[in-house]
Amino acid sequence: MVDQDWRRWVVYQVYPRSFADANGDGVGDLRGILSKVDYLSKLGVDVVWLSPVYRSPMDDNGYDISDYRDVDPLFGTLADLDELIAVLHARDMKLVMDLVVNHTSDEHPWFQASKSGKDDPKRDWYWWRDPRPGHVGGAPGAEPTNWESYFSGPTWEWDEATGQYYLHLFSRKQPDLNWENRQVRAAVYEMMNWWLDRGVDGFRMDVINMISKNLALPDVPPRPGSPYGPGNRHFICGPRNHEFLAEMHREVFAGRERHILTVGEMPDVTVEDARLFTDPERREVDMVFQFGHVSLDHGAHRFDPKPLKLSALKASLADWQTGLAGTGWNSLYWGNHDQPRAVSRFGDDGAHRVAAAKTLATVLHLHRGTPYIYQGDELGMTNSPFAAIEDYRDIETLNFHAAAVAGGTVDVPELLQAMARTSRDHARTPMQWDASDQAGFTTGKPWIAVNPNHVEINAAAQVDDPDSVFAHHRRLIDLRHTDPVVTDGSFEPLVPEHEQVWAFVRRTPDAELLVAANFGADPIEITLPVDEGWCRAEVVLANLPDADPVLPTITLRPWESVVLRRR
Ligand code: TEU
Repeated sequence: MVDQDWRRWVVYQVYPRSFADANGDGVGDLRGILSKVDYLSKLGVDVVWLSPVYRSPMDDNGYDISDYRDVDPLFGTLADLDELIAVLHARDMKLVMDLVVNHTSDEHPWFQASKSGKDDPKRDWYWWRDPRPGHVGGAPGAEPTNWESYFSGPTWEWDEATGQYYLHLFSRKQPDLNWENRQVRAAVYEMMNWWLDRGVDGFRMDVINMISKNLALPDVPPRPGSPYGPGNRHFICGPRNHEFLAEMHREVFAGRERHILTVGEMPDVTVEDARLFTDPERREVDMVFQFGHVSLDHGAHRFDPKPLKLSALKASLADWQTGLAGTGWNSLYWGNHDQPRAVSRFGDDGAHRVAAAKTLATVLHLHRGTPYIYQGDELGMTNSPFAAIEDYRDIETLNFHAAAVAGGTVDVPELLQAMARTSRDHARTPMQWDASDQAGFTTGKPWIAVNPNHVEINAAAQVDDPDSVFAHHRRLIDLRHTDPVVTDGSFEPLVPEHEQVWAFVRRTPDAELLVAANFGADPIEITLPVDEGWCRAEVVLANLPDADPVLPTITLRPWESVVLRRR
């Protein structure tokens, strides 16, 4: 029987650059994180997922790695990281590192060697191709495929010195590794084992469903008005993806004494494929980050926002509950360093912000799967009032804006309004520790502006307040740790079509939990399709005082949520 106890864990994501700055340079660092372990311990999380702290030119804030076995001086030293591992372990917490191995930095020695010449032994460690036949290298249209980068422009960069292009699905400073090359895979596995031997407890694997590509490298239909188009159909969950992850499991995770937590970040993954990736008997990964619910409000792209219906959001999560029932396993998240703030996007960041932040957390944590808390969401942190392009730092946002201005076809003020809703930078403003000048994040000038609302939204105001968003998260984590229905229960949606109420039942042979939540600013009365026996259920968690829910006809106040339990 495969050890499943990890399914009771709750994960907290730290984006190190924005978490806590100990040396006053305006950028978060490892010693800053060390100074906040008491905070994490008080919250009650089991695992800390640390976004990259490796050496990096920081073109994509560390998701462009130039040395997998060293800490960038911006964040501290290997000794600091060793200390963090030891301190977390002493508190019975685990550390999961971010593993970015679909690509490296162009400043990584592997790429520097590969780029040095066609005959270099590492040439084939990356994707090098000749110009399109009949085209002059470096000229528009000469790229080997017409795929567009996630960060705008083509996915191929011309190298005059060797007369070939190299592939980069993201920035030109993030060349894709060639996983078809056995030496590449061996070098990655060796590095992973080196970290596990150092005490790391797992990996969040960046775009790990992009490592197997369609070797024919075909073109795709271009976007209207562009020579390029999304190539994802030719590199998402490619033909050898399962094979590579099963090989990784054999070479790295099998035989380890402790459970190594693995979560694969998989944009565009289907639930059918996720069921295969997360089947314990296949020994690939524990769970995946899927993108269904965080793409619903995207039109053609992230900066083309469209309205989101609650019924669509509920259906998206429910489909994954159904699809991964039994042997599969879900990740559960509203936010991370790539997403705008949850309470602004899915909740209410105005008059009902506190109630909405708690309700979002209740609904998420009571689904079946592993909950991920993104730093600051446990406080109900909101999007920032970004107004000008100068307010942003994110390569995706800046590149998109530059291309739009250059293209001359986009209404730039309208684009800035969209960016003010959906830019990744909303998640990257400094953690709000207190109401002081820079929210207690730094004594220097922060690399990105602190949200002005830190004066009322901050940890100091919440950690000892039993009615705070922080305290509510702690109660949710405690419920998961103490009530097996939260981890093991089946999932049954109620009133799936309702556009204001989110309700569902979790069930084991021994007990049932019912969640009812009002996703609106108006009170609502609703009769849920449940039996009269629920009228005697116990309220195990509520987000508003004096909760007195009656079932099956329940009245919920604005953004009110309740969790009831019966045997
Ligand atoms: O993100 C991959 C991914 O999901 C992209 O779609 C990303 O969300 C981007 O916003 C495009 O919309 C992972 C990391 O989480 C992200 O921070 C990195 O920039 C990216 O990979 C490249 O490493």
